Order: sequence, then C-alpha cells, then structure tokens
Amino acid sequence: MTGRYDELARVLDEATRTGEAVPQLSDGRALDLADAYAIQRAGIALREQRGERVAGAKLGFTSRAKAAQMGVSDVIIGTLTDTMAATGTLDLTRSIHPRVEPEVAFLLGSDVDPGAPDADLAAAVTHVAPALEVIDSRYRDFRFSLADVVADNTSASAYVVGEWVPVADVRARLDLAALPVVLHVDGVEAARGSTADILGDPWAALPALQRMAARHGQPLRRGGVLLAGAATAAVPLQAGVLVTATVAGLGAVDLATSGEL
Ligand code: OOG
Ligand code: MG
Repeated sequence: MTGRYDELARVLDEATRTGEAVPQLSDGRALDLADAYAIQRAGIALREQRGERVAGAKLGFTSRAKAAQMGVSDVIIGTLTDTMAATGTLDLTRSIHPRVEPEVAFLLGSDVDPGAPDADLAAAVTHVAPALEVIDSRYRDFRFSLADVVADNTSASAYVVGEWVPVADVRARLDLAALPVVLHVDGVEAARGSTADILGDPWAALPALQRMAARHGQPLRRGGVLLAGAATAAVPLQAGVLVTATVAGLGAVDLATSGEL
C-alpha cells in the first residue's frame, strides 16, 4: 500500500490539528506493522515540513498496566517533536480525549546510531528525570489495534520533563528499578505504581528503544529526550487541573491544563 502512506498520515495529522477523531485505519484495510511505521514516519515528515523538529523518542506499552488497559502486548516506538514539549499551561481545546501518565525520561548526551554494532544507548545517557506524558489517540473512543496506534505515532500529544538529575547521582543514590511513582490530580491521588512496572527497570527500556529504533530507522540524537513508558495506566485529563507525577527520590513534575475540552 505504498503511496497511500502520505494520504493516511494526512488523515491522522488533520485529526490532531482539528481535534476530530477518525475511524481506525485498520477498519476495512489491511495494515501491518511495517505499513504502520511508514505512516508514522510520513506523519513526522509532515510536521517537519511545518517547521517542527524531532526532539526525541518514546516507548509505549512497556508496562503491563498500560498494555492491559489498551489490550495490546508489544512494545512500540514513537517520535517526540519540539512542539510537543509543554511549556507553561497546556491548552486542551484542540484535544480529543487526552490522558496523562507518569513516566521516567532520559537525556541523550551524544548521537547514537542505533544499528551500529557497538551502539550503547544507556551509556550515552547523561541525565534522568521524572516526566508526564499526555497521550491523545486520534481514533474514536481511544480504541485501536497495535498497527493503528503505531501509525498514530503511539498517541503522542505532549510531554513535560522535571528537573534533570545527573546520571552519576542517580546511579550512586537510587535504585531506579524500585521507586514508587504517584500521579496526583489537584492534590488527589489518581494512580500509583513503581518504576519496576517499566519493563522491570527503566534502564531496560534503553536497549529496547535502541532495538526498535534500529529496526525502524529512527535516529537518536544528542539532546534528545527518551520517554521510557508509563509506570501506571493512563488517567483521563481534564482542562483546568494541576497534575503532578512524583517518582520517589528522583523528583516531581507538574503540568497545568486550560481550555475547553
Ligand atoms: C499508546 C501510548 C502508550 C506508554 O507510555 O505506554 C504509551 C496509548 O496508550 O494510546 O505512551
Ligand atoms: Mg507514554
């Protein structure tokens, strides 16, 4: 179905910009994972044509809670761009049905060619931080197949990263594999988990991400933000709230929302 990739990417791009959900691409159409990643790439190319820049990469479904919530089982990779980085209050007016989830972020200190035989993504990480990701599936009712969600750039919508902690400090002081994670909305606990829920250890997300990036031809650049995946199921996000993710020992990160959903 080459040639239709751009057309399908445009359907999802339009949904993103208007806030109008669309039917799943797999509805009445054969769509495999290779097609899905080609559509994701075409969608990122559209954003780049508008002047956006790739800012990093994200993993999805690294936690059982997330995979169970969405009825899928494989780890997937998506692309972050600079306009997804929330600065200040996030206006949800053009969102469809946003959800928020607590994550761990890594900062990449050098370019990594994920396919190079000696590539070591974890070794290139300089900082670690708590993060929040806002996901907003472009599909009706937030329902999709694995290929659909990959084509939709893994539902990526926005993200915010807390204060970066130097990796030497993290390694000396924290067991990143066992930190309690709590999500609060307006001071009320909305979800709770552990960094252990991210593939058993968020550090394990890096070789997984490297493998996926190599397979799908995704470059990993110095200064890039890498989201390891949510530690809990995602929580519906309303306008006019303050969300806080706390990763014990690592820090906390806030996101305020506004607008008309
Ligand atoms: C896909 C995105 C999954 C994560 O952290 O697991 C994800 C979705 O749930 O819509 O970002
Ligand atoms: Mg996520």
